[in-house]
Amino acid sequence: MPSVDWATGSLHGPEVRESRKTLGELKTLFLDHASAGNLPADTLLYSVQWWAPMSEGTEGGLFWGNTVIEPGKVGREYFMTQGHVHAKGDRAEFYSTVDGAGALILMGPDRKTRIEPMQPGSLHYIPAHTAHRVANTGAKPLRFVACWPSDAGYDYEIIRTRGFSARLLDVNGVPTLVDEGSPRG
Ligand code: S6P
Ligand code: ZN
Repeated sequence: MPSVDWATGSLHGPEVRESRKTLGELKTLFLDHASAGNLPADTLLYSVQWWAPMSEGTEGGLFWGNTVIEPGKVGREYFMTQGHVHAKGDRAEFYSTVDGAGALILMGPDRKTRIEPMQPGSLHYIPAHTAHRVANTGAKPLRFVACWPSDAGYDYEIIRTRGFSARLLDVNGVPTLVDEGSPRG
């Protein structure tokens, strides 16, 4: 079975799978497309490792993973994950922060967006039917671990088309949740 390095949250072992997301793949997520074009397309935004002890979609199982989001911004918006709701919407999830600083951005079915601060040791429960995305607001990589049901799945389309109702922006050096459509001073 794999092992966890608790200094970083990283997973080790032959069973571990990995994926990486670059700015080039995700630049349309960001408010400031023009600034995204000023950074190299191969700029790493985040990497994910996970252990799936059973196949995706199996009812009653659990997956374990970790995510590392690089520090940086596109314009005033922090590097962040794509964000998703679970394809089986009634599936919940745990996150816990290992290192770095950031925010868990949550949006329920009422489309109200809220944040929970992430710092080492913070433990986050993502309720069912809740879109979730993480932003790195710090100067070093943000590392967190996650545990979720093996039949949760991913719905990215809803985020790509409608997005969250608010974005986390650097406003005078302070991470601030700014409603879509409101003045951005
Ligand atoms: C899976 C869990 C995480 C994310 C990862 C990347 O349910 O929430 O492992 O997949 O943090 O985020 P995203 O939005 O690109 O899947
Ligand atoms: Zn999830």
